[in-house]
Amino acid sequence: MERTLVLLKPDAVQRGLAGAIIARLEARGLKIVGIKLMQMSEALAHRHYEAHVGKPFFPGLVQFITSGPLVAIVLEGKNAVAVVRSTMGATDPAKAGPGTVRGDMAIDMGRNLIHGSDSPEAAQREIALFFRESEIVGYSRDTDPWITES
Ligand code: D4T
Repeated sequence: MERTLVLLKPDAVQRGLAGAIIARLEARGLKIVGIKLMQMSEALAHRHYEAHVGKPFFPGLVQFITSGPLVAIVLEGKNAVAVVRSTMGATDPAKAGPGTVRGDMAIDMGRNLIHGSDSPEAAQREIALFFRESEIVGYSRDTDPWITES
């Protein structure tokens, strides 16, 4: 089953929205297999956002993402990467559709509440940045067959 990394960014924690966002992801049928509160170091921020190093918004992005605690989550489920991305909505909350996390709860690109890996390859790389193997717990739920046919 596919896994993906989600970060509930410092704005989500400061605004008290972490629980509401997790509830949406769980309600979708995704399974939490790893979760922790942590504060990103500058070094980790550079590694996580290496694709954006040198872009004009990069310094502000690093300042924001390291500014306070965030919640890092590994989610598992069928098509977990794409399902999380569609639940998040567009990167710019002003363009995110209603019913998405960003479309319902955010207004500004630099305060867009949530990160989700954008491909299975990125998910593998990002999960390894944030979690040790021993911090991820695989398990089955009695409800799994009620969520996924096969
Ligand atoms: P993340 O990576 O945070 O999940 O967001 P996305 O996957 O949806 O978007 P991204 O990687 O293109 O951007 C990373 C992060 O940078 C902020 N950002 C982005 C910004 O402040 N200004 C910008 O112009 C862009 C493109 C928002 C998300």
